[in-house]
Amino acid sequence: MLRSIKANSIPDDVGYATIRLGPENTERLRVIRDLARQMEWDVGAHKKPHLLMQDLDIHSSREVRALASSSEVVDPIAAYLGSYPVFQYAAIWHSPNTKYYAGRSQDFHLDGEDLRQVKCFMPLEDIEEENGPLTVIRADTSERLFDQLVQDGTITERNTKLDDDVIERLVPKENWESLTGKLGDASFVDTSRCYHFGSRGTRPRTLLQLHYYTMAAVMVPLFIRNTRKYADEKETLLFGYHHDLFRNRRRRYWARAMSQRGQQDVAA
Ligand SMILES: O=C(O)CCC(=O)C(=O)O
Repeated sequence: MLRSIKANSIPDDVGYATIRLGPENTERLRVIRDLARQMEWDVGAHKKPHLLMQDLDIHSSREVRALASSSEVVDPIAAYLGSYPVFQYAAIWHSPNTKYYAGRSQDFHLDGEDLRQVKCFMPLEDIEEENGPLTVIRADTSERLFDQLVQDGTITERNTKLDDDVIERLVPKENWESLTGKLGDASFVDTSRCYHFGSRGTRPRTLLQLHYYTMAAVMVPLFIRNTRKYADEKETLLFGYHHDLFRNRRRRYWARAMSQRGQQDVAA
């Protein structure tokens, strides 16, 4: 295992970093942790059985909004992305870690939303090896790995899930880093540039996930504008182009797709 890289910036060649948040943000996380402790997780009600996600609404949670727009969180992301980020969503993630599903995000992959993005992983309960931490390969090594896999015909898409032995042949395990941590830690990871997997533990893992894009990300809509008023310019930039409508549209689309699928199952 590599030593965790502690810094207040995300080095470009590494593509990830863990920082220790200050008392204000740690207190906000404590409030969110208490909320998470009250949640009941029903595996059957979620899209991914190995990774249950509960969206948090930034408009109704002061703590989440304050944390997600704090300089401590946004500044390293902006510096890394080279532009003020667009906030995508906040969610509590809960991994039961009871089962391994091949070909899902429990296997190594790159995310495909953009060429660069940042996800923040903030433990709400201690994350040790047995809690199936996010495990990452630094960006420069991942880029060489990706090129090699494309050249030898192993993959044709960024997002292809890969078995450990395929990766291990090219990148020994000593170069995989597990992002363990505790309340108050924040791991910033460019999951588009760093090969990663998670939720492969023996005990549950619960964390807060904050997700940031650049304006160029394919998921950011060009024309749908959020007309909500925000506290200041910074919040407007961060959340203003955040597409409540767009997300609702996606939810509606998903609900419709699921209900159509249900009707087909009934008809079959
Ligand atoms: O932490 C996990 O379980 C996997 C996360 C992942 O693959 C992702 O965020 O893209």
